[in-house]
Amino acid sequence: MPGGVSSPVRAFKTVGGTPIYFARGAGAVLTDLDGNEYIDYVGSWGALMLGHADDRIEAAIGKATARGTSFGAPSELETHLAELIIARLPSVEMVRFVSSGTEATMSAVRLARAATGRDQIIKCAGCYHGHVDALLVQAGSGAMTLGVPSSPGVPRGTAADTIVVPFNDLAAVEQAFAAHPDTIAAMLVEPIAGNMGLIPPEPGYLQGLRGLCDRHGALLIFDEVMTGFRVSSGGAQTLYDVRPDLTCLGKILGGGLPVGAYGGRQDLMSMIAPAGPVYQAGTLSGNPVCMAAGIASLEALADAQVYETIEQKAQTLAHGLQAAASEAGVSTYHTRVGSMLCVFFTSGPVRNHADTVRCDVQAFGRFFHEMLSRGVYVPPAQFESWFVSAAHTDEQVATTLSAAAAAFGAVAKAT
Ligand code: KE4
Repeated sequence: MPGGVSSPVRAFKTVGGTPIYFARGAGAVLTDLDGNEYIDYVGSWGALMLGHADDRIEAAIGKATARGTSFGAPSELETHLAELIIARLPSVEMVRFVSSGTEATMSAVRLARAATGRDQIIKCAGCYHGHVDALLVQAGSGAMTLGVPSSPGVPRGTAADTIVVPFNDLAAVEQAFAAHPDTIAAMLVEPIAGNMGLIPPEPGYLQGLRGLCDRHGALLIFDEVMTGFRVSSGGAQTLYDVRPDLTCLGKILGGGLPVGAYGGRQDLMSMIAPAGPVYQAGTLSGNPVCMAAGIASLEALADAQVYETIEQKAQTLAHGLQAAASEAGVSTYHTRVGSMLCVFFTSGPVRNHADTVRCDVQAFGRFFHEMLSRGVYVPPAQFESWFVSAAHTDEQVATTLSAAAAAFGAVAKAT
């Protein structure tokens, strides 16, 4: 297996050391093969809003599995989960299930291109939308020039149809539309950037994107794979009251099983085969076991109180981390939206990808290992978000903060 892992970020490349092999998860705790326990703030990269082995999700999976894992045909479970999504996301009138966030964004981009008859897509530097060729693209030489591949194997021609702009920069988007009149199909954005560390949208940014897309006949696509059902039961689009034309979903939607989805305006989604001409398909899309897990996940998150409780803990954690870093004299910049948070090892502010380049990733690596040695597993990369779940207890947050005080102290001593 390349790098000994099934996905690169797990390989500890930027923090050093050997990836940990886990044996089990329960609540907010992961246990490795040697029996060491860790308080987990990765949460399967945001999928586990309810923590590991949540009994409601386990029961739903068991019941569904006993009836067969996949029919390759419609079932009531997918209709039920579709209804739950539509009830919670104001902009979603129709939805299609896939099996990953990557498939969701890939399909939404294809649909946007078909609906507008245009080829170009705008994305933000530092935003990650899965390993779709068209989205593995970095900014070209000039900010307004066309993208260049960010991975070997992505054809230059594919990358050339993607324009890369800085996050939180409306003028750059305006300039992109001006430089490419009538050829841009959509802007795809993480409404809260969670893949370059956590960077919230600045006031008016998302509303501004909505206006620019309307003015230039382009679609606005929110990639809510990470923020969907995380920052509110209605996602970031509800939190910031901005209606995208299409939304991509994943992670929490599957409750820890492989589920992705894309949805939005009925006039757009009706273009998807077999209702319309835009082809998209999937053997295991909407399979009953994954749908059952997703239903259990969303039903457990139906009560606003659940979000308030989780976010209270996340706030305590974020405030405590900031105090511990400042007490130790370590230069950090802290961000949080709901139960997603990040500690940037730089003085800040951090408002886009260019600002993240100033981070001291060595200092983060040392912090990571100091925390790990004290039984706290934060994401093994500076440019990822931490996640607090419904399973985290006040005691575990307190334990985390005392580990952080020691870890920041060790970082201060080493620098
Ligand atoms: P998947 O194909 O990994 O299910 O989803 C891709 C994706 C799309 N959009 C957003 C906003 C995402 O955050 C992701 C995946 N996130 C990363 C973690 N930052 C997944 C971890 C990994 O790649 O192993």
